[in-house]
Amino acid sequence: MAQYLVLDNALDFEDYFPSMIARLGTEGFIAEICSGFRLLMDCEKGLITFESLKRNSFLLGLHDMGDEELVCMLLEGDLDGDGALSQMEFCILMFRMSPGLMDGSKRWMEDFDVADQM
Ligand SMILES: [Ca+2]
Repeated sequence: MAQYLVLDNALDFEDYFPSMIARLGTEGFIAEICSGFRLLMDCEKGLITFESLKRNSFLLGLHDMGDEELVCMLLEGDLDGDGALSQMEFCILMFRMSPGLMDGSKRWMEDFDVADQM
């Protein structure tokens, strides 16, 4: 649980995710998350690795994140233990990082085909 606290402090996503959904709608919001994934991923591997995250994080305005926070984000989101984030893992992480979205996230994940990949 300590990891969640570190992450919440490092990234104040919960403040603007709900307003993004209000503005973009659920589909638009998920499209934003997916384009965020593409910005951060290693193009050759199709995964977010520590190196790709470090290299590309400034594109998402995360340039203030230290190595420790980047590692924490990877550990937090890496569900299958391969040390990198797939698009599905990244989407799930984004939802988990916004406590206000947790209630709706299951329904949204079902609407979106990311659920089919689980
Ligand atoms: Ca993984």
